Amino acid sequence: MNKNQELARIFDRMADALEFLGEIPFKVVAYRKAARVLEDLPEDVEEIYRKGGMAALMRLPGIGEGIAKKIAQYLDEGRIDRYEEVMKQVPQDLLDLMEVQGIGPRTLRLAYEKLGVRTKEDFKRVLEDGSLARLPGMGPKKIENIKKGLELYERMAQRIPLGAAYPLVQAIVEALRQVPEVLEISPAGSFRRMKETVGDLDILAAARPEHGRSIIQKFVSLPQVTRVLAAGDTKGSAIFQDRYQVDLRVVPPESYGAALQYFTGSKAHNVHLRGIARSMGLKISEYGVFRGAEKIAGETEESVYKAVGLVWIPPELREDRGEIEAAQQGKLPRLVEYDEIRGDLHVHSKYSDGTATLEELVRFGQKMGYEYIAVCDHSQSVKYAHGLEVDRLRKKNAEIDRINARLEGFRLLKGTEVDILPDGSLDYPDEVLAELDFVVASVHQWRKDEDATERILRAMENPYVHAVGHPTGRLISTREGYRVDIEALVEKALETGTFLEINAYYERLDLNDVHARLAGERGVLLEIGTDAHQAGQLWQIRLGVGVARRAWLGPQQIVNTRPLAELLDLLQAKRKKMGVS
Ligand code: DGT
Ligand code: CA
Ligand code: CA
Ligand code: ZN
Repeated sequence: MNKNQELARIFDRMADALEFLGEIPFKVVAYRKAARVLEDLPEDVEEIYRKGGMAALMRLPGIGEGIAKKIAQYLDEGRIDRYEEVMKQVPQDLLDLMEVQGIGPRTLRLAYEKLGVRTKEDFKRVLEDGSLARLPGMGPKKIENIKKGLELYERMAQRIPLGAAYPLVQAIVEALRQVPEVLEISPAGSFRRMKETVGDLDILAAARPEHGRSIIQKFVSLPQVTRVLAAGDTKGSAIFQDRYQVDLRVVPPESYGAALQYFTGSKAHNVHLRGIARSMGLKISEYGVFRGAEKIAGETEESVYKAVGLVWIPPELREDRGEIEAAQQGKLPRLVEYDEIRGDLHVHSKYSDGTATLEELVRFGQKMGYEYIAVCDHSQSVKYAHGLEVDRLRKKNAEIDRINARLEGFRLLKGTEVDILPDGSLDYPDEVLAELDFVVASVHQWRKDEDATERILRAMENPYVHAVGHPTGRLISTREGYRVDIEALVEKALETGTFLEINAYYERLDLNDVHARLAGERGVLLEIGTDAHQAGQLWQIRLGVGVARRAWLGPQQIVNTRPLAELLDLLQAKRKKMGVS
């Protein structure tokens, strides 16, 4: 948050608290008004104060002397006496609850006075046991609203897997790109950095200031909007599909690059960058790069980085994990590009638990611009997923041969996702695995607290196993996975020539960025597979490439950037090395 946003939030909470305490309405209204003004203010309030003092603050619309003094104290000392005093009088939990749609300061005041509610738990209890409903002014409709609001609030408190929000954000950006007044538009924040989970979603657009309001009106009127949180001249905020909070900011084109850089984050990256700027006598803000009052950059992100002596840094690297030092030394890696993937190495079909026929996979694969797809259905002991017994696997292989015979420039690879059994043996005999083009081996069932390392290491020693599928077994929002020693897998991968998978399924992203980076640094090759169970999930390969980029990986480290012939050679390499072909 910049100072404008920080102050807006403080005044909003102040208004909530004062309303709760029964303060006279015009004071409450004054704080709310000040919060809106600060939020929509195109200039930096700190700049205004530094240049023009109290008088300049008081020239802002809706800011009187009392509030101007508080702003000044905050900018000078980082605190506001009156705010601290008021906050002491209201329980923290109740202040948080005021942010819930349907729960206002007056409801909370009532619950506080008549029912002794002090905490979130108290509030939930009086809501459930009917005592809140019996208070004056609390009709069944209002209670229903509060329940809905609370449910939404709790859902929103969780972070969202990137892939769950991905199609929505793309749709919003595409819709707004069609608006003629929108000169530039891009996702920002953690979404643009391809972080595996996102809190809220940030979008940034460039437009002439006079068009801000109408663009934001279009944004909050999009069909997926279920609740509008704010809609001003420079910023709009709304809940989409009852779940996703999306913020749109509109900035003038001359500061678009600076704003994009700022709002892409991460915070740690920006703090580091600002430090470098300071040591050069410069100041970076969301409005531009400044030497004193002179603006020296800001129209593009490149110009911002250049002003501090750096080349442009890809958003996926901006976590302050060494990317700034690398840029200073001219050692930024050449990252794998989203369109460099030539095929998907982990796709399920109708033969096991997928929905697509082999023909559909060919069609969709070609539409993705691919040269190949490895059809890796489950093996026989995975009964719940309709795993293939050997005869069905062979029948499928024969069908793949028939389809491939007709194809030009595209090939289905005969694959399997063979189960790694509890003792580390595999779910098909070697002679069956030998008939396949591509074998990914995965653990799907494990005992509570099991350490699966030994099991997986043993599977990697099998000459027919090309890759370890979703190596940690974690699911982003629901499951931790089994215990596994990634370092040991990395060592074994090097020793045996086995790939590790970046499973791109949106709930998995396994290996994650940190583990994939470790593997890549040690010289392990990785494979990206979507684990798609429907043809409509093949797009998720982008999420896997995002992980690879966040892991600093280049095209040479990802086996499915290679053309088919090269890939097939590579797949023979381990078998040759182990003396089985
Ligand atoms: P999220 O939403 O939790 O997944 O994470 P972000 O990274 O999207 O963070 P968000 O939405 O709070 O803010 C978007 C970007 O704006 C953030 O990545 C960097 C920038 N930003 C926000 N607040 C601050 C701040 O206090 N200082 C700095 N330097 N940058 C900030
Ligand atoms: Ca965000
Ligand atoms: Ca945000
Ligand atoms: Zn699997």
